[in-house]
Amino acid sequence: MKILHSADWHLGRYLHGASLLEDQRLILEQFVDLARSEQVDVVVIAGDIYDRAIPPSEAVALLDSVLTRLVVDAGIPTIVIAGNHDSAERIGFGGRIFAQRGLTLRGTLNNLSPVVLSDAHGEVAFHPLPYVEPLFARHLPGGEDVTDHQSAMTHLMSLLKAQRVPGQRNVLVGHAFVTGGSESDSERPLSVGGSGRVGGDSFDGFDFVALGHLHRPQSIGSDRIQYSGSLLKYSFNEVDQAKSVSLVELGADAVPVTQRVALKPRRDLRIITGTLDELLGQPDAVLSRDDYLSAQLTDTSPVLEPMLRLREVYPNILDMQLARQAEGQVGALSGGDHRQRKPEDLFRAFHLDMLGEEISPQALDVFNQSVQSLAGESQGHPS
Ligand SMILES: [Mn+2]
Repeated sequence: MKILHSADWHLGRYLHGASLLEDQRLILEQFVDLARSEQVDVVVIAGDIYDRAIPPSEAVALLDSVLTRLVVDAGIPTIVIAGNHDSAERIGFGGRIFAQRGLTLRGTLNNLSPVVLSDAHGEVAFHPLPYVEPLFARHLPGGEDVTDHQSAMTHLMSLLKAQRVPGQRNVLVGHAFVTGGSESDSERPLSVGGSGRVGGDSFDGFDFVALGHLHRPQSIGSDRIQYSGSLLKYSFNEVDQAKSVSLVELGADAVPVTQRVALKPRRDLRIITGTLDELLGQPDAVLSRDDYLSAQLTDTSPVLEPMLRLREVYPNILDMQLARQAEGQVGALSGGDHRQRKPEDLFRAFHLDMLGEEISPQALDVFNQSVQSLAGESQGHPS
């Protein structure tokens, strides 16, 4: 059984104000091409289909187009579950109708029945499990003891395992934070305060667990439990992550063999570092100017309108930071109500923000003399 596993598409996402829809459209064309050329038996998309519960209409149109090409044009069975960013009801809309065409859409926990596919080695049962909100798991039969994510998952697993049929291989499709996984900045925490994590041993009894939620492609323990990772880099803390989709072969022995395939994004997401002059003077050959960039400026003297000037060279720059700001030297003196503070204190804070160092007593004297002479002038010219 050849499975193409992806997750965390976050269709309709914006990054620092820039719409990523065109980037998503282009990479999903490659995704559909890969599904066709590899002649996969099934496509699995493990949640966070959209970036928000009510996605922009263009994102809905994009998903419609991608699923049509996979299911209708290429005839590939496709399984989609809701993630924590999605609206369960909206993802599951029409699920019973579409199931007849080979498209499985599961949003709520109302239908936990497996999707059974066959290959030369027999049957494989796919168990689609949308993101589990503990409150909803509590309302399932026997769920009275559910209090948190772990007990919710334990309960759901007992329900799903009871559906297994001897002789079938079993694949779980889920959206969860498994202990031991490494996080990125673009994931929304599953639980505020408490732990949203579940132990990998929750999934004992499944031959392969195809997960969404964590945006870094990774396996937990072994390739039996794995995250495909997100479709694209969705935060600047993911610049070093090689994003990919997973081709998983589940043979007669039911041991998954994984190949991670990197798709080519329209634009990379990168951090560039240097002084303003260095970054403006880079020769074309060194860089892709069109990438989505965050500039880390190392200048120690003040720079004028750096973002404006950088944008002339890097049209898709999204973010800029002064390196010393990143080091957290800013703000120590600048908090509080500025109206309660003396000009001298405000200027000290400004100096520290701009230059990363305390103003010298001599310079402060000059500043104070200027303030006094200005105050004297304004007194001499009543309005
Ligand atoms: Mn996600």
